[in-house]
Amino acid sequence: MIDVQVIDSHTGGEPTRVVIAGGPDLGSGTLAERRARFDAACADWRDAVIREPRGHAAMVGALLLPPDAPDAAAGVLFFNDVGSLGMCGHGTIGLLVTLCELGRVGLGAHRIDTPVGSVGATLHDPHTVEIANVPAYRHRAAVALDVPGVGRVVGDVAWGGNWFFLVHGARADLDLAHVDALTAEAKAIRAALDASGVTGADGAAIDHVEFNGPSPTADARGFVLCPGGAYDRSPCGTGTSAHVACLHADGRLAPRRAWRQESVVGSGFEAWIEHVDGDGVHVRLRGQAYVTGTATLRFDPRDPFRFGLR
Ligand code: PYC
Repeated sequence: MIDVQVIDSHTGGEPTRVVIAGGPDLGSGTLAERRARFDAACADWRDAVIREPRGHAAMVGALLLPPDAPDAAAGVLFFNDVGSLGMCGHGTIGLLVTLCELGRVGLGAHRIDTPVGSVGATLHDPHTVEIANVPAYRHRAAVALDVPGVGRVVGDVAWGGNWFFLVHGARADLDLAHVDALTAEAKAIRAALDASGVTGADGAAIDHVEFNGPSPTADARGFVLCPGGAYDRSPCGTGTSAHVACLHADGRLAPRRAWRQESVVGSGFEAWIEHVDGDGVHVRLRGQAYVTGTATLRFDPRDPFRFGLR
């Protein structure tokens, strides 16, 4: 493997590692086609970049790629320690702040292409980004699941750029002191979704589980379990979009009303519905990111852990 150049940032506590050089050759075609090639052939590279000892399970990678459309500022493929993501809200905020730091984008509106569609990303200042996400929608409402060790759980299946199972409340409090219990409960729910064949549209696996509850300082506080088993330190942009789509479907959130979603670490995203059409609920999100470091990752062929701990 050749050296990989990265810029790390965090968005509301959740890390993003933007790969600016040294990525795999994914050939030509749409980002969805290049994502399929990445999933089929790049597990070693992915693990080497994201897993310990160079990264960790909560980190999300953002591989910069040529966009699908010539007027887009960038194409991006988000990935984590177990696979790739359709979209990533916190990662898009981190990406724009990183591109600004590199001098590749200025303040104003930009288009970023992802494998699940293009998103708008407006840089308001060098740390504040507003995203116009891909349309979100609720796929199934009030799905009842019998979860071994947890009991009966009722939740919604929704799309916000990734697939989510959203549950109101959890057995443990939605705070940092209870992340182990929340993680265990969310993993049990995800296993029950798989066992009972509950999926997103077209049989897509539901790889994120989200709990929402009240917050004294925001409209909701959420906990999101990510595909590899880490929890999202940010309020999760795609999860917030899925939540907002469910609130809209229940008649609880009208377009243009501000919604503040808070994470278990206390970081926040402002969200609102811009409009609703046949494609779904068009959600806008605003958050902040900060660059935390730059690095050249090296992969010594003699290093038994060059592909990460797995
Ligand atoms: O912000 O959309 C998000 C996200 C997905 C997984 C981790 N963060």
